[in-house]
Amino acid sequence: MELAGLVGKPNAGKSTLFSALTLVDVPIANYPFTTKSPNRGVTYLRFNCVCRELGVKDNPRNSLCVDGVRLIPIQIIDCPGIVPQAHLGRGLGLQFLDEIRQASALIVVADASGGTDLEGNIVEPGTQDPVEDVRLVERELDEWLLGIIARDWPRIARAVEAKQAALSEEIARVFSGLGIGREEVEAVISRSELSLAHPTGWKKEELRIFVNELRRLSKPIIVAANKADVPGAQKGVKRLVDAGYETIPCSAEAERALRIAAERGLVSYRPGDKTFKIIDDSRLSPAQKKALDRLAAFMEKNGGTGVQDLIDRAYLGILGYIPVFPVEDPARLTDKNGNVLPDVYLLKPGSGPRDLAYKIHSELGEGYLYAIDARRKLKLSSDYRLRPGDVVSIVSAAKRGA
Ligand SMILES: Nc1nc2c(ncn2[C@@H]2O[C@H](COP(=O)(O)OP(=O)(O)OP(=O)(O)O)[C@@H](O)[C@H]2O)c(=O)[nH]1
Ligand SMILES: [Mg+2]
Repeated sequence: MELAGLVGKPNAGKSTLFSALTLVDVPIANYPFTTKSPNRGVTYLRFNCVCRELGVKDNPRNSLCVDGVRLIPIQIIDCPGIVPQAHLGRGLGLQFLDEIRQASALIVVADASGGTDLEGNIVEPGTQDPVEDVRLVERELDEWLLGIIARDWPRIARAVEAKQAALSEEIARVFSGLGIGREEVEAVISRSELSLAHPTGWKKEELRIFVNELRRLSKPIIVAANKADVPGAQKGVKRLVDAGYETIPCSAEAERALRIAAERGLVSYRPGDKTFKIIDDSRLSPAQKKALDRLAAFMEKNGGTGVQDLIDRAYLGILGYIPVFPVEDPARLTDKNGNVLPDVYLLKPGSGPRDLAYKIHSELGEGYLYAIDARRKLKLSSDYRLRPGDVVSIVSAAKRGA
């Protein structure tokens, strides 16, 4: 399962967003360091299922299908707040980042309303620049990575210069728990002006530039411009966009309120909907009614709460992941037990059928022979790049099908 980490300064709304996404109850409060250790939960990415187009009734196993929308589970981790100098142990430090080493995306939660400072203290709305919220996290993440590599650097540099080790391999090894591969390391080195032959000569500043590049390549940042419901937050959103960040304005609080109200049967609302309907006016107190009216006005302006959008756009838009449906029987679109379109896998952009085979099972990948496009019943060429919604049957020496 893909993993997304929610990070950011204290009081930005990370736990509210987490709770909205997962409906897991966690402490939420308007003071810093409410969250002391990471919370884990599952949310769903939404993708138009291929079942309707193919005219079949599916039997999902690793995902859900609701009204023709495939819900693909994504693990979410809500982290404690990050304050300036957290890498030196300030606040709750950065130890907890170990929990999101494998994250495919980091969602930085910024307070677009500008109503909290970098320590998470409440200030006059509009006085804090949310761009600084994101810069803070970037700086601290880089210091964290720098700390990891700096420990081993003298040994690595000496071994490379003595021709006993390859630089990219050694660096990839240091970061292996972080999901940073050798290709990523090589891509960064080849773009840099650092001397491959003399790593002992790299200064700390050069290492810092290097880890910064590596982080941007391997842990892309998506900004949740939260508290977009607060009047004036649009200015903060614009600042984030102008600073070049992939920004999605949202209101975690609005989404959380709606999902809870929907669970209680007070409103009809599905995550991602542009608006909601009140089911029975008479069950609402005047205060609840007023709050819902305010919410409706915000959603109309924002095109929804932005929370489901955040997950969908992060994975399918910004990260460009490709949902693919593997099947064993390309004629009946089933697995070996007869389940129709049982699974959907998320593949990185540029992946081919062999990558899909490896993702399903390493044995299936090792024995990979060829793949069939189940829609057209044609063999796929070996350099085929998978596309969203592809239905693919893998033929492998290890085992036929998925
Ligand atoms: N107006 C508004 N307030 C929000 C929103 N999201 C969160 N809040 C409020 O912001 C405060 C902090 O929320 P939390 O979710 O606890 O923040 P956090 O980032 O997890 O904080 P720490 O765990 O201390 O790092 C609470 O008072 C929330 O009600 C939002 O979308 N809009
Ligand atoms: Mg929290």
